[in-house]
Amino acid sequence: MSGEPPRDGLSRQVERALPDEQTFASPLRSTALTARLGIWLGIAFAVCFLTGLVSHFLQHPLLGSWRALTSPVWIYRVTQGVHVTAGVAAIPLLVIKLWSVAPKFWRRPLFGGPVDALERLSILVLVAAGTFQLLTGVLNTAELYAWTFFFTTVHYAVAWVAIGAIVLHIAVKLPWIRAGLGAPVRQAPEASAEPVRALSRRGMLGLAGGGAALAVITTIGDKVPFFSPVSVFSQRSGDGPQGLPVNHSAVSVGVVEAASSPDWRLKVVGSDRSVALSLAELAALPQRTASLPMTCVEGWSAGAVWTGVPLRDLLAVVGEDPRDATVLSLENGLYGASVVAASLVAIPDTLVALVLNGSPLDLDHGYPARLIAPNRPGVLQTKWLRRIEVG
Ligand SMILES: Nc1nc2c(c(=O)[nH]1)N[C@H]1C(S)=C(S)[C@@H](COP(=O)(O)O)O[C@H]1N2
Ligand SMILES: [Mo]
Repeated sequence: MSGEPPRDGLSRQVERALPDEQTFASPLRSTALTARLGIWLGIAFAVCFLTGLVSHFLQHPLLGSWRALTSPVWIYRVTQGVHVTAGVAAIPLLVIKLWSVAPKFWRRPLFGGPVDALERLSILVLVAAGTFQLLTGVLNTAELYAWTFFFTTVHYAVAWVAIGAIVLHIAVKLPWIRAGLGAPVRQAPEASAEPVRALSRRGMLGLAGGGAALAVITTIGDKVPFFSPVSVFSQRSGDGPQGLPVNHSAVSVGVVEAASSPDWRLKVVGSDRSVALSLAELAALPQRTASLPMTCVEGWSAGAVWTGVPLRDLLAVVGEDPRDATVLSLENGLYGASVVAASLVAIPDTLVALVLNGSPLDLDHGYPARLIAPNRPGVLQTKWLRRIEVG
């Protein structure tokens, strides 16, 4: 029959041994469908993996400064938006692809020999890792941390497992993939003699594509405002004080008092000298305005216009040329400090911002002063600064 996998000795033998398969058989299943879904899913996972690496290495630089990413300023906004969007699109694809091969999962005997057992084990790893990535990813975008491990570390580690399992899977299944892609998705002639079904094989593929498209347009509004009217599952509306969403409010991290105190100072510590600047003193320094998006690792992003003092100018006040600098917040939580690489310190658009979209920073956006720089994951755009030190 066209659209069936190549019949090697093993699969023929296994099929004969598996009357159960009939129980779950659907004429909508075919290697042609599975192979096409596999291609789409493979692309989605590859995109997730590559864009995920960008995000990972921006947060954990391998070779110190990553010079390439100072401009254009929207790179991370795009890569992280694409990362989350591709993951969302992959969910319906994965569900339907698993459905398309489901009879193979519960066939008897479970293992048709050592090679078959290995192959099936590798598929178990693939399905587990892939599902884990999509599930933890999407829960993360919704800020539902239904686990105790540290999300980024585990999501990154399992990404390697998933991508390795995918590569192995493609290698093992290459003959099936070839055969499947060579065959048309529409019904085999003998199948069309059967009673009319609600859905055709092509319809199944359409359902998968449509499901992916629907998942994307109902969630992408927090990255592409054009879609926000239909993005009913979008995690961020784009609303928030000063037209920018808030991640972690001043109340939630307990900095309201310290941040609104007239005694607030920004301490800048160089190797030989240090200064403590009041908000008025910071505002009296030459100001610079830059248009820099805020991009949360969760995927939402928004454009914003910031005004403040270039970080390099503040280092110059204590006699330092641009070099790695650590910025520290009034709060000591997970996001209470971050390192700004020398290459980023060197560009004038890396700011200690005092003003957002034309008015003084809202308390929730980091008043009195926050860091903002191009292509930094949101978690590194430290709010409520209290101290900057070199090194
Ligand atoms: N000190 C501090 N800075 C922080 C955070 C935080 O919890 N504490 N959250 C970060 C995260 S995860 C994001 S996405 C951005 C969001 O900035 P916004 O709330 O001004 O939009 O702030 C970052 N800066
Ligand atoms: Mo974030």
